[in-house]
Amino acid sequence: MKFYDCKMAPNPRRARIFLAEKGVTIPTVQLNILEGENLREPYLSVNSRGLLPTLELDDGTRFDEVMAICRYIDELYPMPKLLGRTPIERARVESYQRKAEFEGMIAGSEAFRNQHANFAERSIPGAPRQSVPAIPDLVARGRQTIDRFHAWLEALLSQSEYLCGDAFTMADITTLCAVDFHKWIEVSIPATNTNTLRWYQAVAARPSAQA
Ligand SMILES: N[C@@H](CCC(=O)N[C@@H](CS)C(=O)NCC(=O)O)C(=O)O
Repeated sequence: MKFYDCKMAPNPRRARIFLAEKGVTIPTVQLNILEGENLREPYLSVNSRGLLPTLELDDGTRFDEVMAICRYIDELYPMPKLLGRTPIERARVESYQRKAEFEGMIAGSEAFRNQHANFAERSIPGAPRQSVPAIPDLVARGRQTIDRFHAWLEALLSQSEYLCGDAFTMADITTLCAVDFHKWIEVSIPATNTNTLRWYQAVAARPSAQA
């Protein structure tokens, strides 16, 4: 297998942490998104959307989307369980990781890309051969969504150790990557959100968080 990665980018990091938790190492090709390496050949022949990460199998099959990659890896390496141990836990992991993706990752992307000079014509990820100009009003909307996400997270973590109960899961991974991504727009967990801060200390201290 081969993993197409961008070390600095938050979505590939979700997959890297998942792989690290599973103890799986895959040869990696690094691309520089800031320089637009993902939007030109040879990468567009690997992934015509220009998105990272992509997983390439030994028979040449390729797919993108972090969750597709994680589910495939989970089929090959079922332990430790990161996608839920019971039907209810699996539903919860799906629901919460998706929420973290939309209200954490995508809201962060909206706030970051619509204000950063490097992305003035690249305000959505990928979109090769197309100019997608920034819409500055979306910065405030992204930040507002993150505020709502923080409130939801604090209420959830006042009831449980991790997002989905007593086990670390993919929902924690996506949320950790979102919270760290928000530092790029100088947004942090509010100081009053003590449960979220306790959770953050624990998940950020896991060796996989260095991935
Ligand atoms: N939903 C996708 C999101 C992938 C994504 O947005 N990746 C970003 C890096 S964090 C990217 O490829 N950006 C390319 C660009 O900015 O041109 C997934 O889960 O893999």
